[in-house]
Amino acid sequence: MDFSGALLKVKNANKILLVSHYDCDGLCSAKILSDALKKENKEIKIKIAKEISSEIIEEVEKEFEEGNFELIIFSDLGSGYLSLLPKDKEIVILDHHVPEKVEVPKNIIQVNPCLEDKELCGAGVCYLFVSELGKNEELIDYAVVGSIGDHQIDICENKKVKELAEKIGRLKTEPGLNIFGHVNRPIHETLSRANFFPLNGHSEVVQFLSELDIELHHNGKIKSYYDLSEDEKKKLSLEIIKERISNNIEEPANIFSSIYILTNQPREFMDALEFSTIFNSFGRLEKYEEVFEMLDGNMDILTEVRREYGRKLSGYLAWAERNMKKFPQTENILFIHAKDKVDENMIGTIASILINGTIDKKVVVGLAHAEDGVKLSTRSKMPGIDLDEIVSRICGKLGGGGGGHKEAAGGKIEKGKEEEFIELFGKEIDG
Ligand SMILES: [Mn+2]
Repeated sequence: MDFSGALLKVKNANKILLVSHYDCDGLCSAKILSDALKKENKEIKIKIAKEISSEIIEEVEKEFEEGNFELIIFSDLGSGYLSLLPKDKEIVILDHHVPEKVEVPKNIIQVNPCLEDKELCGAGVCYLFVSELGKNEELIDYAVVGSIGDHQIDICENKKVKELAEKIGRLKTEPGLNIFGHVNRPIHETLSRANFFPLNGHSEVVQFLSELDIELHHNGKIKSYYDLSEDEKKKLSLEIIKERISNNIEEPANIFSSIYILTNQPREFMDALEFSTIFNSFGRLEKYEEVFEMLDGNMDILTEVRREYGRKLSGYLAWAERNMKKFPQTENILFIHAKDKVDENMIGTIASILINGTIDKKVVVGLAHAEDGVKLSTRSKMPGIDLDEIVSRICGKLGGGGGGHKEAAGGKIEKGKEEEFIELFGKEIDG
């Protein structure tokens, strides 16, 4: 990727407006750019956006003019909306979403790995950019977290960034159990949630661990997986596999995944996967200023936001459980038709939790009211289904758009077209 044009524009500007995406990758992109640009004595302001729309562009233009900015940098968004962006302002785009098929206007410098058929998350693009701008090695942590947030850490250029982070000693990749919360959650909780084999609640997990002679307490707290000794970790894996064999679970040894440890971060942020979900929860609650305050060391904010996020999430899940029978369903699909009962920012999380939980459907679709339409989130564990293609096609027909990946895709449609979506999508999946 050639950053020379972008570097020149940045060197020539003293006041820069950063506009970045609200998810983990976008927030990491903004963190990388703002830290690096501050080191260059640039005056910066960060604006976080869920998407680019003509309303957002109006807001950006207004802030640009009021703040006497000289340059706008769009990160982790922008490429898909080239024709919407202002024509009379200096613009740099550091993005990885598929660019709109128009000629790039003269006021815009766009750097995007898609143009070279490569994959690299937005934060990765920003990291490569700032490493040409100055000495910014420490910011590679956020490139790693951004790639985890976008589920692409081992794909293409992201993998190279990960290997570089390992080489310079900022990242340690270790094999471990496929659980969530390796570093900061109590081991009995992470294990209960992992569902490796049938255990009834926390107390049976605690019993299982004590039978293995694993000392659970340390300094008055229950240990996390990360706190266990190497021997204890080995013993634990082995016993889990044995239990899975005796429970006739298919592929009993399928319990491992990589743990990504950021060696220079405080304990709360050390597990890059946990860190990515922290970014996502701040984004979904629209705590955009707070996330940067937290990164600057205000840990009270983390505690508060975690509590608020947990409360909201369990409220929505309880609502979904209560209403499960009323939701439209087909042979393979559950439609969580939430209207205004679930925040549009969290409908995707609800769909993910339900599909990985106990329901017997292979596809879960969440529909929630948004300001300018209906937000859709789809999740699938049905082989041979390409949600990216199906969702983008159906949303296109219903006055919106969408896309994503084979197993997870999101989109938007016009209000009032929900029933039509449910019918078209159902026909597509059930045949
Ligand atoms: Mn991204």
